[in-house]
Amino acid sequence: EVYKNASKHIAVMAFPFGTHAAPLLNLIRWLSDACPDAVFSFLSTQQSNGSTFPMKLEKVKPFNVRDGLPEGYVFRGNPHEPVEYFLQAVPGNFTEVLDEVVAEIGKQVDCLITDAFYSFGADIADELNVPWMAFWTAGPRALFVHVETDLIRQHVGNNGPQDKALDFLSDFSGIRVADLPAGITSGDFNDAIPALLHKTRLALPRAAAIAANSYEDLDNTIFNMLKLRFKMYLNVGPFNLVSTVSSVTVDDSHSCLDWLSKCEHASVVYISFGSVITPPPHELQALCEALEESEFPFLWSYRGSPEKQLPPGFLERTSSKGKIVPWAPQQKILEHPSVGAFVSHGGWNSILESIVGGVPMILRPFFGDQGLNTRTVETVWGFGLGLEGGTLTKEGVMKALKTTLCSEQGKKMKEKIGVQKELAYNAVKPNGSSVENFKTLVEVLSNKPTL
Ligand code: U2F
Repeated sequence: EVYKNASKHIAVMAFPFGTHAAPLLNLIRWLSDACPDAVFSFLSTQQSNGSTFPMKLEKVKPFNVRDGLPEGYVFRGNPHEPVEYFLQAVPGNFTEVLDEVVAEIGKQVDCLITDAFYSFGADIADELNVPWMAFWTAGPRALFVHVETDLIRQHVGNNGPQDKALDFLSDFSGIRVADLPAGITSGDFNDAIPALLHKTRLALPRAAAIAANSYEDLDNTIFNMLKLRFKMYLNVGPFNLVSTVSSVTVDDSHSCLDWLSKCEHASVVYISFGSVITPPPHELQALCEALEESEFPFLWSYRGSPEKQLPPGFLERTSSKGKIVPWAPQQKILEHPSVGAFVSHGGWNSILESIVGGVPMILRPFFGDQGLNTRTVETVWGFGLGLEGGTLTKEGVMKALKTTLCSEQGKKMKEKIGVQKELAYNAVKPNGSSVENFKTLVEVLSNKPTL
């Protein structure tokens, strides 16, 4: 009945891997609050919808699309494989359900919102004669290097020197070729994700608006350059500070917050490598040795089976200092005063959450935007560290932990991230930049295109 009274139907197409669908749904929940007359259909795979929807939402209805996996497919540990199968199924798996979606909602689509990975969003929106809004889930700087791929290639060539600084771009002098995502100057350009991002780059200028989960004061130079390149580029984050979004009840079934409250102020190392990656065995070993020897208390969100994968005896020997859980309420943990450092892979959501918590980071990047994020945190923003050689070694981790938790440099990093935390909060206050940008976004979505 809710659907029948709605005057607008906004269809949403999510990318069902990594942490893409969750922030998109956060944006949609915020929009749904701001547009009481709109209903939303949210298209993703069954698995993604199952884990993304926190509860039944009144005006956002999930629809499942095919995941493209062959019959009887068994996951053997390569996280990129299901992504490749899925990308062979797009856009057909989305378009084939559109009629059913429209029938169930009872209204034609008035606007299309997709993950910015979906360049086909531009074509579908054109066909439906509705505006297309693209949502970029990673950081603005990552978007910028994709947009500027041609220029970067002109300057450094293909497979150019890895240590060359990108100083021909404003505010990039601390970033090197090696920090770029695969597919810009190196790697196989025909791989699924580089090929996808190439199409994205060509399609995004057609979007009525591009929204990102960031705020104007973080990477302001980049933000200003992006604004010039698109019809409308809007930073509307961080979503986790928006009340509609943060009001979801926190699942702390492993009592992490209780455990933290027994620890000293800014003493705990929180560890998580996001939703896709587990570091290779020798790096896990090195990290364990560093934790054990440096004796800092630690809380580790570990995807896998720690008994089997971590060094023998490690769990017993560290049981008074450490806690390992399969999943943690990360945002709340990073906001807890006991946490002093965050060992992370440098995923964009984790970076934003660390800023909101005011916790300096130690970063071990693995793929995509993570190398660029790491170098930006270290050399542009100065509130975190990369690791020598770029991987987890015992000495490297011990050194980074000591620097972060007990040195003047660590204090400075904490101060710097504290300043960003305040700027992030300001962005989502009434009249803050993200709130104003969000209002603009609502206006764009409310108008039919004048094509
Ligand atoms: C992909 O990101 P990931 O999912 O690997 O990593 P993040 O962007 O850092 O997001 C992880 C999220 O999972 C949450 C955490 C983040 O919101 O709070 N989480 C949690 O709640 N509890 C846990 O125990 C562990 C994690 C990709 F790999 C990145 O490179 C991209 O930057 C990112 C966005 O496009 O997507």
